[in-house]
This record gives sequence, structure tokens and C-alpha cells, in this order.
Amino acid sequence: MKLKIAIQKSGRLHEESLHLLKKCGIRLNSGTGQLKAEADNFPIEVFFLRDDDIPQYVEDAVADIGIVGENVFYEKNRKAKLIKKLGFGKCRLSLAYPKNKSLQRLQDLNGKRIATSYPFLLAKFLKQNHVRAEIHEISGSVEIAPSIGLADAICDLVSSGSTLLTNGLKEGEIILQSEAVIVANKTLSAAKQAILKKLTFRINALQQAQSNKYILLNAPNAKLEKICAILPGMKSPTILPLAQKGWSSVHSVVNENEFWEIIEELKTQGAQGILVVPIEKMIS
Ligand code: PRT
Ligand code: ZN
Repeated sequence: MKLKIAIQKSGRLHEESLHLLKKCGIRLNSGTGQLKAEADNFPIEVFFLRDDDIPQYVEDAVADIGIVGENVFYEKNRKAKLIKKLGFGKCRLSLAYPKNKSLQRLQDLNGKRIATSYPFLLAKFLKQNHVRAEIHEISGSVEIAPSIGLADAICDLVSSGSTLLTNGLKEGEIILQSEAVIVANKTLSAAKQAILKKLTFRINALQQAQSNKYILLNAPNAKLEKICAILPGMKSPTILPLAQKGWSSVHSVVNENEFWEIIEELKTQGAQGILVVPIEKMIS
């Protein structure tokens, strides 16, 4: 029994999807350029597909799960379950207006023409906001539509914003924030669900590791209590005596979000020789 996973054949999500599998310890037997690859140390089979086709293949159980952008997943509106956000391929689907025109915001779009590759999501957004505009679907180079007179505004993916800038457009309302996600067929067998669970367990361990750091420091014994109160750790900090009398080495795990504040407090409490080390995997 193998879990069939669909990932993008080439494009922005391809490398990171493969990298994720690799970091989960999954070794694939053939390189890119192929249609299919198998792992020799995990019950998984990888299919390389166009991202637009992945939601459909997952709904139809041609693939059991897929890695795809939320933008594509919600646009295709296929029956599949969102399992996990993966933290890469981040972008947003936004409206954008030509800089030198009177169009400024959503309500100005009534009666106008908007070019997009996301007609479903755009139509839904316009309807929710009671705007009646004509949607002109094009499959690529959406950003040039206003300058060639094909549309009055556009709705497209934005990440750094430089494509909009170089095409004389400015970003307006955000329709969707997106990142790569794992989606799954809704009726996976128990055996396949078990493999998926194993995979998400490994991904969780990577994600936790990424948002935490291992910290080591030296502290005078008199200050240990205060320092330990600042450092919760996974259970509680580890304390080891140093060769130098009256001093200890303290080890703990710190979340990235509170990292700098904790360092400040530790220094105030007399911590010295603070070392911060990345964590590769973290299983809590
Ligand atoms: O061949 P296939 O159909 O599989 O690939 P594709 O060409 O349709 O998709 P691809 O590889 O371009 O993108 C795959 C996925 O990456 C998208 O569905 C998003 O989920 C995600 N992603 C993240 C992006 C971007 N960032 C992004 N910036 N996809 C596209 N863009 C484009 C955007 O369309 C615009 O043209 O980049 C331009 C804007 O970028 P900035 O940085 O100038 O703002
Ligand atoms: Zn595509």
C-alpha cells in the first residue's frame, strides 16, 4: 500500500515540495523530469503534475494527496480536504489598479472590466461586495492587460509587488492570502490515512523545530531560579554544573517569537556565554 502524492512538475512550488519530502527523510528513487517517482524508505509514490490539475486529481483519487497553493485549491473548488499549511509559496490574490487612472478602489469597478486567471474567486469576492463588473479570464501575463486596453483593472497573485510596480499598477484589496498546503482526498482508506498521519507527524516536527531554538548559557548559581523562570523549555530547563564553582550551564528551548525578549531578560539576570543553536527536528 502506497500513498500517492501529487506535486508540481515544475514551477515555484516544485523545489520546495521536494525539499520538504527530503527533510522528512523520504528518499526518492528518480530525479525530476519524470512523471513519477517512488520512495525506497517510505510508502509513498510521487506524481509530477501541473498545479492547476492537482485539486481535480485529488478529488478523483488519482492522487491521494497533493501539494498546491491555496489560491489554486480554492479557485478550482474541488472536493478535497485541507490537511496542513506548509509555510512556503506565500503570496496573495489582490485587485490592482492602473496608477494613472481614476480607478482607486472596489466600488469604482462597477461596470468595468477586470482581467484575471482566478475568475471563480474574483466573482465570489465581487458578489460579496456587491460590485458588478465584467470578468475577463486570461491564463497568463495578466499584469499587461490594462496597458494594452484589454481591461480596466486586474486581479492577480502578488508577492514582492515588483511586477505590479513595473507595469504601472498599484495593489488594492486583498482577496486571499495564500501559501502551499497539503490537500487530501475525502475518502482515504484507513491504511492511507495512517501513512498520511506519519507524514504529517514528520512535517509537524520540522515546523516546530523551525520556530524554536536551542539555547545554552552559563549562569551564577545564585541566579538560577530567576533564570529558569524566564526559560520554560519543553518540560523545564536542564541544569549542569560547570567546572568553575558556583556556576551552572543551563539548556532550554525558546520560541522564535519571544526569542529576543528572553535574551534581554537573561542578560539582565546575569546569564553569560549565551549560545543559540538551530533545532533540526522537534517532537513534543
Ligand atoms: O506549470 P504550472 O501550471 O504548474 O505552474 P504555474 O505557472 O501555474 O504556477 P507557478 O509555478 O508560477 O506558481 C505556482 C504557485 O506558486 C502559485 O499557484 C502560488 O500558489 C505560488 N506563488 C507564490 C506564486 C507567486 N508567489 C507569484 N509571485 N505564483 C505566481 N506568482 C507570480 C504572479 O502571478 C505575478 O506574475 O509572480 C508575479 C508577481 O510576483 P511579484 O514578486 O512581482 O509580486
Ligand atoms: Zn498553473
